[in-house]
Amino acid sequence: MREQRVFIGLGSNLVSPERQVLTAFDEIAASPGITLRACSSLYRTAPVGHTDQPHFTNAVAEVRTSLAPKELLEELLAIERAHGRVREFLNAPRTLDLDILIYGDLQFATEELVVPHPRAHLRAFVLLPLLELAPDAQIPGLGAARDWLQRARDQGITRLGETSTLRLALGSFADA
Ligand code: PH2
Ligand code: MG
Ligand code: MG
Repeated sequence: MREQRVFIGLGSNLVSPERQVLTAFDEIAASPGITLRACSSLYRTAPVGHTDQPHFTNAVAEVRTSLAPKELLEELLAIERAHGRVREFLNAPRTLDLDILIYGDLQFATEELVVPHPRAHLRAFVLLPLLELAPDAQIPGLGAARDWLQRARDQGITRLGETSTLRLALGSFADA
């Protein structure tokens, strides 16, 4: 398969969320068949859906891959498992969630995977980091991500900082 431009959403709200997201970027970069192109800043975001849970740290990665969507999903699920992710109930707190947001211009739905992610266009915690990496991003079938952000702007989201800055900050306070 031809190499595709793919955006992956990262989210964590358990056990040092910022560290979980930063290490996940490294693990995505180290995954066979995936090239990491860019990492968004990290954002602190209010929980959407099941609101009685801790705030999240969210980010987006831009990658290139020739893996088919299902193969890519398997790689991402393996990384989630390595972070000790346990699926207790839908939208439960999690150490790490990795979602395929956009896969080239593909649109499809199977029982396991829906692409683009069915709620990506409704969530500021996806749209803001996505637009940071790709200001002209189009969500296949749904149009410009920028237009959707207008409708999600009341969702609580704060930029924590760039990944390089946060790596330094967290590194220097390791186990303090
Ligand atoms: N993920 C969810 C449900 N709600 N809320 C925030 N802020 N961030 C998330 O990553 C998130 C969520 C389901 O995957
Ligand atoms: Mg998710
Ligand atoms: Mg998920």
